[in-house]
Amino acid sequence: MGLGEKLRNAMESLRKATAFEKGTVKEVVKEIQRALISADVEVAVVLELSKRIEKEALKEKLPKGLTRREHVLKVAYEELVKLLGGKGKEAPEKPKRILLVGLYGMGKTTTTAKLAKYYMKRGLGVGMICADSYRPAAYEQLLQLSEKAKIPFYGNPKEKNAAKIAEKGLKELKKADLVIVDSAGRDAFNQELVKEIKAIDKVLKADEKWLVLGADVGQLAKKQATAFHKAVGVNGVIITRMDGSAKGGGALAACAETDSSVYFIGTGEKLDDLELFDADRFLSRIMGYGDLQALLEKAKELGEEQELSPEELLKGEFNLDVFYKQLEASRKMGPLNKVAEMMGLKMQLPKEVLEMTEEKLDGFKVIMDSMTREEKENPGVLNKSRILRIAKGSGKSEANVRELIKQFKQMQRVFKKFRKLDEKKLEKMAAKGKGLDLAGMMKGFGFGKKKKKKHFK
Ligand SMILES: Nc1nc2c(ncn2[C@@H]2O[C@H](COP(=O)(O)OP(=O)(O)OP(=O)(O)O)[C@@H](O)[C@H]2O)c(=O)[nH]1
Ligand SMILES: [Mg+2]
Repeated sequence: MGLGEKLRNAMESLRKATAFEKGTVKEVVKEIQRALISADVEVAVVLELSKRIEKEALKEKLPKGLTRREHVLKVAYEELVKLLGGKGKEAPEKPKRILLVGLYGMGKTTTTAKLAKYYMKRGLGVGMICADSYRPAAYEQLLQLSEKAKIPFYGNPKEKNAAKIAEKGLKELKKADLVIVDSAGRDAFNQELVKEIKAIDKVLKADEKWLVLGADVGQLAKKQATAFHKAVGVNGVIITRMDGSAKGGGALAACAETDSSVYFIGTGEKLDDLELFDADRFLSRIMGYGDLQALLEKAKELGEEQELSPEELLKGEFNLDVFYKQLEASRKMGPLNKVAEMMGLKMQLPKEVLEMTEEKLDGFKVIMDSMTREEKENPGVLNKSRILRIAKGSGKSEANVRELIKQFKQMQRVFKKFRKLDEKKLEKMAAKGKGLDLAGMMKGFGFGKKKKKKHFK
């Protein structure tokens, strides 16, 4: 049974408990403890976390609008997110030189190719260098991966000096926006390895030095992260084999403890099995959505209602992220129709938007996954070459990408009008629509996005 399932069971027993007493809290906390310890989270850390949950769970005054049971669930969830790294630093969008380091078999070579593909999909010209002259098969391994992913590669199996390989590689790949360098591992952390990494980095001058760890190292991640950080100054971590080890939770918690930002996780052997890491998303996924997610939404909205004013709502940015959320929301419950009707806007809403199919929406999601943050926030920058790149990266046609942009622009126009309506008019319309909650619908419309972040991220 994996960490997710165990935590889910713990939360489940809290949900099912008929009476809510001190004993119930203790029982649930024990289950959470067992789950974390079996994922190899350090015992002292687990005890600290349990203490905090217990204290919060039993405090007299509860936040408005939540039952004690809901409050405990929420607190436990938030503590778990924090344990796994909370809102850590995000991976850079446009790194220039990445050096991957780590012990034997942690996944450096595989991850070199995965990262190259990841950044290539996001529009960077990427090259890879095999600076592992220690293990004879390393060159061949990366060469094969580079052919598979169609990514420029440099290596020299005859050269024994890794720094020299890096130097030559940089020259060969000087056109690349990003160069990713794979280095050799060792059985254990030692000075020979440190010397080698330093020599490579002297030539490379990497802006990013990332430590690669296998999830199976569990809490030992702390020791490795500390040692590598002290010796060569790593500024990010990648945890591989999250798919195959029960100890991933321990490795994540250990990294959080050493303030190491986990940028990516490896979730399989294939080149596409690499994900940006976000503690919140990771936890909610391994635990499953269902009740828990509904509860978090509820708490989030309660928090928001206290703060929201229509004025603030109207200041929200309309970008592709917001657009996508609207489409998703409208597919689920159709608030777009209702709001539009009420606002007298129905005629102006693009038919395609009102009749979005699930398939199309999924397609849009795939396309947006191949866009950079800049492109999503400011779709105005999408020119022909970017569109072609996105089409290629997402495996969709150019026409598909253009369709998304077209629909976005149509909605943007509607929004401009919508925003011009003054507050009084909005209030009057809300009153006419009796029982329809204006703030709620505007949320459905994608406003208030900035506020949302505050509570659980
Ligand atoms: N299931 C799974 N396997 C992975 C993942 N990442 C790497 N591997 C496997 O782990 C093994 C070691 O990966 P490598 O990339 O060769 O590791 P390395 O750190 O370069 O190893 P050395 O060069 O010997 O130090 C290979 O069999 C990979 O296929 C992952 O995210 N999931
Ligand atoms: Mg290797």
